[in-house]
Amino acid sequence: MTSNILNGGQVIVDYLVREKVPYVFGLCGHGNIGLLDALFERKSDITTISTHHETVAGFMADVYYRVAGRPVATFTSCGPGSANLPIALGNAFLDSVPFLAITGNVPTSQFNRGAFQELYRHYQADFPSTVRAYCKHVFQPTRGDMVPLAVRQAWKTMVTGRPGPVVLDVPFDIFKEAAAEETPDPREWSANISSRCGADPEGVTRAVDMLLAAERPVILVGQGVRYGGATAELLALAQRLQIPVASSASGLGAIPAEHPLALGLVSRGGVYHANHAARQADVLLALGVRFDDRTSSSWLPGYSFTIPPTKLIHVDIDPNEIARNYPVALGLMADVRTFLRQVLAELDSRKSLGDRAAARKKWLDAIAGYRKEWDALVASGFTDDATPINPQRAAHEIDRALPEDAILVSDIGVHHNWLLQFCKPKRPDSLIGSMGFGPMGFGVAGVLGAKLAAPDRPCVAVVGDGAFFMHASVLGTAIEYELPVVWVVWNNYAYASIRGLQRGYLGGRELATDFKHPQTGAPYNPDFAAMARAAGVEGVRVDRPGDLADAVRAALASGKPYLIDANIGADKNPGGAGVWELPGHGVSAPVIGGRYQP
Ligand SMILES: Cc1ncc(C[n+]2csc(CCOP(=O)(O)OP(=O)(O)O)c2C)c(N)n1
Ligand SMILES: [Mg+2]
Repeated sequence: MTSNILNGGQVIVDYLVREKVPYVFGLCGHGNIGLLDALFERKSDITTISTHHETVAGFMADVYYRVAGRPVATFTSCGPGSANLPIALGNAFLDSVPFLAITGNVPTSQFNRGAFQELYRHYQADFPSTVRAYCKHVFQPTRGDMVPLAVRQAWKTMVTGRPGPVVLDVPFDIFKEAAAEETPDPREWSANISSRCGADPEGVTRAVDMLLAAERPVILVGQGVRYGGATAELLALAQRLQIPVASSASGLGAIPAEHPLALGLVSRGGVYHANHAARQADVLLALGVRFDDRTSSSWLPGYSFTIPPTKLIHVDIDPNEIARNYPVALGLMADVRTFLRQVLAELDSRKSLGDRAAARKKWLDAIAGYRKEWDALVASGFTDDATPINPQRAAHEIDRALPEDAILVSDIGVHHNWLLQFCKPKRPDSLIGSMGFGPMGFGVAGVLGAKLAAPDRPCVAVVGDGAFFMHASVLGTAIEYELPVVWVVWNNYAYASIRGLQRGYLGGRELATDFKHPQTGAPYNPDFAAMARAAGVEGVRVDRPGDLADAVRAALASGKPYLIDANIGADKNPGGAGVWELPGHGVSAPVIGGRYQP
């Protein structure tokens, strides 16, 4: 007898297809064979990509969204398979990136019996406790007929408000249990919901009054601008009122780095003109930014910001981030793009705005002077010919080799700090990094998600030697799915960012932070290029700075997965105009300027 009833797995897969999800990334286990079976039936509608580590699948889903602007899903098994996922969930959660994590669990009939891979010692089938702190919400349908509601609510929760990952934890039998005759229709449950709330209109008027009265205004952008699709509006406002735009690390590229009003990075490791302008601002308009410790020089006044007396206008879709770290002159809960449109409309309605360029000249001239000082400070690093390669030169050579539409995904470590300082992102997704959770491997794996999201764009990952070794299984995935990505392994033979802390804060007492040959004490690493070749990936070694840009170009031109093992020095740390405090250990010193005192 045939039946119209779909089982739980089929409803989930059908819902993903209806949401036009092109891919699921994951790794099998006995806990998710029911889901795989449903995916098998829909092979022509949704592509399943099997990775060699669950965290890799999660990072791929994360970066897929950062590039495509649309979420995908992951699948992992019960027990250890899904326990490999929280790192990726935490990363997505803290950077406000949605993906749907479909995790398997043990059969409902075996709950609390201690079946194979059940987490049961505190509560039955307790994967939800594992991920409670790592995602927006966990759904755990325990009957087939609960699946339609769970899947549609999970999707809606993930994409509305401040986006974030959601877990759909499905017991083994529920994938196969009868669920529904019809799958929920996204047009009813998610597609027609807008979270683009505007700001309180009186607040908009006040914001415009404050911006017009300001003598030293600065706009600070975070990733809310990128994800809100607000780059055109940002540019319009900046140009109209001639306000310079500084960025948190996640906001870089919101306006092109070479735009005259672009200041670049505000951070402990940020450039002088950005930090020195932001900390002198009389009005700071912060758009979708969290003010974490790295952006804010550990909140020590006078380095990145001086709030107060700077009057802060803080706009964010999540009111929890407003007034978390700094007092606000005006806090507005709003979608950044809607807010900017409100501001532009309010400006249209004001009679005469006067000559903004003339009014702003003094402020912009002063900033141009700070920029000159910074440029002079860093100039020599661009031409250093030494081997191992000077890291500033390396960042510059990689950046200049990238075409306009390239996507560079960074991993976590000292290389990321160099890239943030010396790359010149042209688009909001030119330079992708993790700023909240910061897990090693994000870039190693994430670049595969970038390539799937943008097959026609060159995709390059710059990754630490430590992180690459941790997640080298990606080589196989790139071959199996023909993903022509380029990894530049920033090979400094160390967990160098952490060794830098031992050198900077602990008097050079180094332990467990470098890779050495046991007999000779010489720097040790596997031969990464040979490792790549063993997996079928092209691999080359670069020792001279002058060869790096050409190597990146050749790798991109090859149209194949490619690894460049770049021998890069670790004795220099990227200095910035801000500072970082490690409580109990002290505060770093800025490399230029000092503490600004109003
Ligand atoms: C999964 C994980 N483990 C540990 C850390 C702590 N950590 C941050 S950076 C870093 C060193 C990374 O070394 P490498 O990948 O070689 O990058 P480098 O700093 O040398 O550029 C470590 C261990 C982390 N962020 N993520
Ligand atoms: Mg390293």
